[in-house]
Amino acid sequence: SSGDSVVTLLDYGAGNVRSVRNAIRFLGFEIKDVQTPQDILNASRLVFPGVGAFAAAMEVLSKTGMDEALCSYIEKDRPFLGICLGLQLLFESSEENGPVKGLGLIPGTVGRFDSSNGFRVPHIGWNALQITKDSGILDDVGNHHVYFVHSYRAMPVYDNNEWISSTCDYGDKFIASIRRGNVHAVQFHPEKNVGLSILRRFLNPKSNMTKKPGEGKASKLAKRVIACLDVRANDKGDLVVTKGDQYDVREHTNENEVRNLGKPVDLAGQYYKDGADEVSFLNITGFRDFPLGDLPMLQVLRYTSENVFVPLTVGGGIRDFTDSTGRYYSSLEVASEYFRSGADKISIGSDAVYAAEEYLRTGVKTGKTSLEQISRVYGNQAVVVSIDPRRVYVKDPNDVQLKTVRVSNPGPNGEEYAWYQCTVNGGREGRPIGAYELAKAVEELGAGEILLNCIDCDGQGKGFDVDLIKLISDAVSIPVIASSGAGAPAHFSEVFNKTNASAALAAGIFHRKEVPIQSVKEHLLKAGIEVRL
Ligand code: 1PR
Repeated sequence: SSGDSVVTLLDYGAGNVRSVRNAIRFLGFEIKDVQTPQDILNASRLVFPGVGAFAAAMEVLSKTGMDEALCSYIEKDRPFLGICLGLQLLFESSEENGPVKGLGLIPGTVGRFDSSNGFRVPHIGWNALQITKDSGILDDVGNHHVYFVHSYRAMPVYDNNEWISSTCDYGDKFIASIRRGNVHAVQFHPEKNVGLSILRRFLNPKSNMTKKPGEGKASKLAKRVIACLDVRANDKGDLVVTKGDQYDVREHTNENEVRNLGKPVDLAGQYYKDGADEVSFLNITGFRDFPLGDLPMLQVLRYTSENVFVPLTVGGGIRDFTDSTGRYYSSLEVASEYFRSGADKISIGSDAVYAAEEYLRTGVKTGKTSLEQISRVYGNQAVVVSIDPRRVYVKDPNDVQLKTVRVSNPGPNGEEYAWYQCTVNGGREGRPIGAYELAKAVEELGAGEILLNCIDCDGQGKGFDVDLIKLISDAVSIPVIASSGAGAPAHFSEVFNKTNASAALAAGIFHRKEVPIQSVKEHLLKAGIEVRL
């Protein structure tokens, strides 16, 4: 193979770099993995997608001698592209579980976003860049949104000013990218969507601009529109996208078959083309079938992630499991397999309910729950908790110990209050914990985001449960995804205007082609809500 088409990739095995690999291959390049420090020194171009926690990454780099190789490669001004933590590690130190020393090539420190001023942490989603100097690789991005997902960021100071090629505003102005000579690093993800043009230019500096700079209008973090695919095997054993009414996915005919709305890989590809900001797969029978036994689902992820360059979330069945042969799998192994197959984030439903119940009962964080283990290894930005609550009306808020809200529409017997009961196993079993209590507990246990469904609204097309979404998005400082009930573009502007949701998710209207994603985006734009176009 010609040296020109080879990219050296530094993957120290701490997490998911499959999406970076997919993007590099999609652009027509081959990947050579770094095995030894010498491979770094021999690289003609090196991509370093940092993942996981800062301290853990530094530990691996120094144990293997890669730290010195990296420093000398960069000091020689060899072509380098650091991504996310691969940017942060170039600085002097990080506050993440620290202070911890970094590679020290760039003056300055990495600190945590401050969530006290109303900005949710992690910073997840599509945000705008302020390009401060010619970087050689950012030209195509212009004013478009690029994808960020992180809780820590490097700050501009006088001494690192000469390095900075762009900044981003999120509560404060942080460093979005650096460039000096052939050395580049970006805090955002160039393997996602418009970011691919950055990767293309780094890999092939002579490539022509694909988009005129400055044609977009991005100015701040965009509200996300997410397409969700509920996936399960039908009675013939084929994996299909299905969609329920209040979680009931069977047709009400004599055959009682599972509703079939299409093929998962095809639909995900379609939604990517239509402008979805993210795609979620929920393996809705994961609670009873072992997901690692479900090879088709892992295949779906692999195929989808090869061509879909927006974040992919996968949920269903993440928990400890012992198979029929007595072999034990930890929830971390299950999640790792999802990440390896192409997921950017995983989502936990039932198991998070049990974890929260236990935490509220004992007040002790054991560190052993799936939620805690997975977020410790992959970072909390990679862990979503999916809540499946059902409305329970009450006459008087004092009737229950749980948090109630005054509902906009009274219940069947004129009840003016409700609490939202969490369920497990796809809504089949109610638990003695409310969505409010759960949300606060899982935030403390390490969830990075909440996917907030509502069984009452699911599939009804009458709009999101604004009472519930307001309650939860005001209670936590992590991003909340509003879900269940979208029936028209106006429902999206309503949920963003009336609540602090960061994203809105829909399934049925997209599957049935009632409302294209683009119409939702255009409607939001007209309503003055920032979206990625
Ligand atoms: O408990 O960790 O195994 O995870 C199971 C996952 O599967 C959970 O995230 C749970 O929400 C999901 N799930 C289980 N059963 C169902 C079901 O429908 N029978 N689907 C299910 C969840 C809700 C959303 C849906 C929105 C939007 N469905 O996924 O996409 O309500 O729908 P709409 O826009 O058509 O109203 P675990």
